[in-house]
Amino acid sequence: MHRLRTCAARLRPLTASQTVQSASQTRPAAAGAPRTFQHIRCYTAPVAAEPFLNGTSSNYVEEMYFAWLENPKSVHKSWNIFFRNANAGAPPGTAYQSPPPLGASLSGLSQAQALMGAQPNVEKLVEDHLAVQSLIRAYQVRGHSIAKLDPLGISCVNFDDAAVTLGLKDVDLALFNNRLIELTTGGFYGLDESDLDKVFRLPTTTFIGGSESALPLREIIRRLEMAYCQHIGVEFMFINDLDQCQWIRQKFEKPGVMQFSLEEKRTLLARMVRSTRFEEFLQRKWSSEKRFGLEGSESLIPAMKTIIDKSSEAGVESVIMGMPHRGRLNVLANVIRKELEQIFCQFDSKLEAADEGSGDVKYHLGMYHRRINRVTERDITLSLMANPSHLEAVDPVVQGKTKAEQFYCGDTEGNRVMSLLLHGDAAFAGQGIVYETFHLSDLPSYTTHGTIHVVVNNQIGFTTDPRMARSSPYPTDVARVVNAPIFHVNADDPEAVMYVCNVAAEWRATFHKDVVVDLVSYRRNGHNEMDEPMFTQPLMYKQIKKQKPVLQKYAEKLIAEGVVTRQEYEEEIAKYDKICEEAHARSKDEKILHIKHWLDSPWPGFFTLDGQPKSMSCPSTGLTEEELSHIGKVASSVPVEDFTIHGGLTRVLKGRATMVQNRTVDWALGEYMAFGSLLKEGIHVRLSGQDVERGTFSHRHHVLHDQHVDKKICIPMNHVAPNQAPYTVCNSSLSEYGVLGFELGFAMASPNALILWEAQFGDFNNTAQCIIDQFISPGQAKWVRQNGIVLLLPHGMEGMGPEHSSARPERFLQMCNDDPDVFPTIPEDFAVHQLYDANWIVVNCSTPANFFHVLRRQILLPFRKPLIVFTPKSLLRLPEARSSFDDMISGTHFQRIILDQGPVSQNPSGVKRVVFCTGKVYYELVRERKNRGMEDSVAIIRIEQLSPFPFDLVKAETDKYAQADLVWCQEEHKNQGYYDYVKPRIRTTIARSRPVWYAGRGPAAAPATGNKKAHLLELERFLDTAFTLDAFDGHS
Ligand SMILES: Cc1ncc(C[n+]2csc(CCOP(=O)(O)OP(=O)(O)O)c2C)c(N)n1
Ligand SMILES: [Mg+2]
Repeated sequence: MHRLRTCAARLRPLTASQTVQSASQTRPAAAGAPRTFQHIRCYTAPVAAEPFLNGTSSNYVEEMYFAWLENPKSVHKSWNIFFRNANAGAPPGTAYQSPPPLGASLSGLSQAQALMGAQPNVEKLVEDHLAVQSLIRAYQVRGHSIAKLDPLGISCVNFDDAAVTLGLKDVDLALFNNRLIELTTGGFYGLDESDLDKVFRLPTTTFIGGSESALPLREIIRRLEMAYCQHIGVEFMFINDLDQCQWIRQKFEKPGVMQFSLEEKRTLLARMVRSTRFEEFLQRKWSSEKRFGLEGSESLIPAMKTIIDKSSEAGVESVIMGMPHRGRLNVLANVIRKELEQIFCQFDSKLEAADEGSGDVKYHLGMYHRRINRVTERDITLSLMANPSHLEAVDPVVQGKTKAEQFYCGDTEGNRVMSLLLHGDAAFAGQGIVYETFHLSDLPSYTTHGTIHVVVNNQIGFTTDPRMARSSPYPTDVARVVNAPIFHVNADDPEAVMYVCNVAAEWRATFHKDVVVDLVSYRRNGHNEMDEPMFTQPLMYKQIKKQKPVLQKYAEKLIAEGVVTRQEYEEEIAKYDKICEEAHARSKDEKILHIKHWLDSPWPGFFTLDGQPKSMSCPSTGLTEEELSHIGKVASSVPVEDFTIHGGLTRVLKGRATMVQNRTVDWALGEYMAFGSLLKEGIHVRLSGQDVERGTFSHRHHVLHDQHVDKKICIPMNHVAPNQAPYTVCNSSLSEYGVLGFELGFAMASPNALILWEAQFGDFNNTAQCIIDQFISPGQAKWVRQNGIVLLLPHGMEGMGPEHSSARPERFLQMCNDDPDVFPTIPEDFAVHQLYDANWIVVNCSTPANFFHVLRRQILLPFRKPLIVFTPKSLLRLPEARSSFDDMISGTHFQRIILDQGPVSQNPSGVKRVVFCTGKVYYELVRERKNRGMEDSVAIIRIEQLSPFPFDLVKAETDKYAQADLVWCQEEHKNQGYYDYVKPRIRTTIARSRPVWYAGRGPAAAPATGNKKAHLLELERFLDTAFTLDAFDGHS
């Protein structure tokens, strides 16, 4: 609902800058020349000084100029002389010469040229042609803004104005005549009524002529009105590719493009019947249940089906979909074809849940279905991703899964797998994740080669109308940033909807770029079936009440056209109603809901047939000595010829080689060993995030760059073994929400891949909070779907200030599902059982070897869980923080806790204190203990796997040091870090027999101080507390 503007004003001539800008974007290059604006500007004379050259005329002149460049005879002599003079450097104002008299050689000219030539005044002739050209262009650029897109006819109404007439006067002829009057008397183009019957030559940038190259002005306007101002509004002139613009013009301008066979119309009607009657059925049976009905936007169903049919025709075998609440049940029933009884039974409040976990409401569940496409007779797999309530959050997840499916089936151009995203108008405009996802669409490691977006634009979001919901004219403007064409369509015209959906699918198949269909519709009821919309949108809803349902309108049209009889139509309705009734009867037999049956990403072969892990053990994650040294060698080499790396990097690689010789690894090498060995075992590894290729801390260097040749790179990790799996390492866009969502989706496609997302610094994970809170932590509980994604979150208090310090372990730990108050029973393979029951795994490794093991364990486990790793910064280069091959060879495994193997372990009864800690602070504690000579009296134990908590191992240690007091030491502030998680669990372990004291920074609002001195002082203080044996005397 935007402010009222006069229609013709929107078609006023473009300004000079608009014209120049779009000309630069769309003009073809002369033969052999690069397509840049520079070429157009190669006149040596300052042509802008010519009196007849202005913003309005320049695109016409350019048209002439290009024609002249190709063949000087193809333009009028006057232009030939002008361009020759201009190119020869004629001073301003002198390049133009009056043309030689016309008339002598008329025989070779077309009829139109003859007509033009018959006019005495060449200047007027040029001006009129310029005007017509501008007019055509104005329709192409702005026609959409006066198209009849809104079924309610209120989109250009200002409700603040006193008298408003709702509804478009649907008299095409009158509208057309009005437009002619407005255009010719508005003085916009210098054309008047007398010009309407003059014939004008059509530029090459329009297809309205069909086989004609010239048309009378009246017909030009009529055809432009037909192409751009009916029920379809096309926004595309911002696209900076001429071929793409021409392709779209041709699709919408060619006379008679929108024609359908009788069969197509009947199918369309049948689809409208299903879509409409499904909602009506639910309304009849469960009138007070929330279902977020599709009423008012029913043509969404044929829209999606058309896209799927057309894409299947082009070779697509798998469509991965993401969508919000609106019409979701309808999509499940009529697009994916989920059995109706499975949908209906969910309305039964007595239905029991069969699976563990929370489950989810019916309009969030996902689905996966393979079937034959009835139109193309080809197999097609349709999956709808489960999603949370958080609108648009699923967008990047869908893209990631699509990318993965493309990757695993070698579909490098997106010909076989595609994504289809649905959006609400308010969410599409309002949610930043939409923008982040669009910006992934053309990045080599993230592109899915074109997504079709369909916006269910019901012109309202809950109770907020667009005047308050966005600052852009359309909800779809965000798509313009990636040059995606936008097809607005009046959803009350199902044929127009079907047409644009066909074009959208063809667009994707042709250009492999995103495209948006904006389904302009309305919402017949409130936001959900319980809401009263008249509270907040009284005028809009008065109009909606008058609105005839689209099915009824379309059926009447087809009956009038003789495409179907009324009886056939009624039979179609009865047939579908019967299907619903029968399914409803069957649904009563469904007593149990199996969320498993709503899985969007099954992993066939990974589990047993009833979805259980094939074993409950994890083999050793170690490697043979030979494997370790082989991968170490690859990591220290440049495995290609003629490749010059940076001198500094040569030193890094040499350092690695020395480490390998000494049988040690640092953090980067430990990671290399894990990735390299998995690749060798056929496991795809994908590491994504900001600057991950080099590594934020310049420690990784997985991509080597030739110092002399641009874009010449080498990825040694892809040279580990002849038949290895491919390694993907990719610097991402500067996004967390979008990229983490993407990787999560990627990890859904296959259990046989290690997918890692690294935050630049751990604290940046909070801009991806929604993915963490809504998908990663509860994903399995809500949707019985496992995921093995790994989050690498650099973390550590290193005097760098409040930012860049904390990855916020407290938040991850707070979301862990293990019980702090119950000491578990410890079966054999407790460690694996515990992992199986966990919602995710949280670790803070203090050694490269343990990091290596935990990464390999991700894949060697018989199930998948998300893994959160707090990774170090200063430890990356700390000599003490290196590991020996001995800790990584066959038979070794991940250590959930690392015991103190120093003097304390020889004489546990002499130990006065046990300090439990995790991560980097261990090294500070060890240094301090040494300085104080307390190696006999204080044991330091590292808890490497924080969650699930290693109750069994901690118990062994507390039993061993039965006389010692227990301290938890952390460098984080008291209300942050691990303390609140660890303390109750240690207390449970020791049956609350001893206190667990705290040594660390005090509570604080910010994660760290910005003052280096204060930082060191704090460190000194808490280390002092940790080693002062009477520090807690008198405390209770
Ligand atoms: C991120 C987020 N914020 C707020 C909400 C609450 N909410 C649910 S539906 C809705 C309105 C959505 O409007 P629109 O996108 O136009 O979809 P429609 O319901 O009109 O189909 C809102 C605000 C939500 N689900 N997600
Ligand atoms: Mg809406």
